[in-house]
Amino acid sequence: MNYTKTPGWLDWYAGPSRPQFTLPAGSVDAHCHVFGPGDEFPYAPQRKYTPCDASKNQLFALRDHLGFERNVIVQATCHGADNSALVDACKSAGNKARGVATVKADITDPELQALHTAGVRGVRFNFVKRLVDVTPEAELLAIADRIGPLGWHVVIYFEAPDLPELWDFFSSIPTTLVVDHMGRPDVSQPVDNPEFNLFLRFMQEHENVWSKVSCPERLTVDGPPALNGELAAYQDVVPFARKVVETFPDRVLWGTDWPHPNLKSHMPDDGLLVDFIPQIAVNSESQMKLLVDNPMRLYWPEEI
Ligand code: 0GY
Repeated sequence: MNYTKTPGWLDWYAGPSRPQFTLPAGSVDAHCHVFGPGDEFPYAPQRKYTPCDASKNQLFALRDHLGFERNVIVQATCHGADNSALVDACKSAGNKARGVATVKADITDPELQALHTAGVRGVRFNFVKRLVDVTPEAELLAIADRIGPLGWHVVIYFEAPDLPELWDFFSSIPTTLVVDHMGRPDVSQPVDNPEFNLFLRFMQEHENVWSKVSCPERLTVDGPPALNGELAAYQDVVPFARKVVETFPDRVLWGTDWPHPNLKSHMPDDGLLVDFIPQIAVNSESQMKLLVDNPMRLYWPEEI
């Protein structure tokens, strides 16, 4: 099937630089996606955007180029609850990939078990209105009940202004909860702003809550780095991510977010994104936790 990309769609950046920062051995890119290819794995009819293809082999090539050993592949909304592309990527990666799926409450036990065998270890609940239609909270709780016994966790994606109204619902989810992109703080504000303080309090009061300190390229308002100014990249995001890493060193994850859906301002060089890491995890101990120990504990506990 031929797909027409969403107007203005930015394709992922081919030819990323080699990072100056050497990732610790065994590092995990804990947030990335595969898109299609659409001919093989059709995009969902209810999708809110049509991306460019981003195949498993292109993801694995990036993994090797950047120096990661493993990926956690998160089901993208453009595939709805059809996890075929994700499952295919996880299976092809051998033990080097885990998945976070999107499922409906009526999924059968054998279907859940098949996802587990393929490497899925979590489900994603998305509250970003431009990406999905609302799923009733009762249905989400029913899903959480189904996946808990498998030892899976729930990944939540929401915008910072929505945390107050979602607080009680999130508090009622019994599994580990992983927040995407720090709950999308407004980085034009000082780090000590009420909205971000609420997010920090949410993590403080809920020991089951983790955060991905990812997506500086999505959160920045300063815009893309100057071509010759790698280390100046995304400076406005640094205090936020660093605060979360330093406050909750054992509950943070990092990922590239390749192939970076729905970016409007620029497409990042993934090598430069890796060079962002030592600015937010400033010593080797916190880097090991962020990149190796924490994701291994969550996704490959049997290997520790
Ligand atoms: C991300 C962010 C976005 C999209 C998706 O599943 C998705 O479509 O996650 C976004 O547009 O903010 O984490 O990739």
